[in-house]
Amino acid sequence: MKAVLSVTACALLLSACATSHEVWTTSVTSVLEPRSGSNVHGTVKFTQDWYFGEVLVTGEVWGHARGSKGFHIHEKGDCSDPKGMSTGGHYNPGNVKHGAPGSGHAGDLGNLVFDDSGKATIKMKLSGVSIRKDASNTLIGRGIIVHADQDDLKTDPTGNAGGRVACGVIGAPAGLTY
Ligand SMILES: [Cu+2]
Ligand SMILES: [Zn+2]
Repeated sequence: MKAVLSVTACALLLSACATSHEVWTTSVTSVLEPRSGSNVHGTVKFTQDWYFGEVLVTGEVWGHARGSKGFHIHEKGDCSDPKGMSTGGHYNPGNVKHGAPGSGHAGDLGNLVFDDSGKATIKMKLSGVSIRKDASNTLIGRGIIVHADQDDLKTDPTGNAGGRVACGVIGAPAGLTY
């Protein structure tokens, strides 16, 4: 299956494919907008490595208070609610309990750490999820939430992370039709 996906990604990228597996990637970037009266905003980029199957998450978020703040992928890519509630609960295709990244919900990305200037830098790797639209574990069409408080990585189902202060939608990557 991996090999098939790699070949498909390669066909899309044509010229770049001769050099190394590093070009077998597809990315989608989401914009985080403030919710719940906050000023928290940013961008989050998801890059799938079709060779290794991992999804690299990178980005920057600004405008939050210093400290660790919950960061999740929620079930629905719907940020219409002013408090971000329309994104539903944590993305949980495995039907498991909330926890730390890698052991809880697929959407449990733990905490972002904001510095004195209110900025957090995101860099994490996810396994067990995909940005292929039709995958059973797809991230496409999900929501991204930054919370007001720290995720304790154990309280089910929310991590007790408080309100939802920024919201984004993970859209389909341009040109990726599978
Ligand atoms: Cu959340
Ligand atoms: Zn969770």
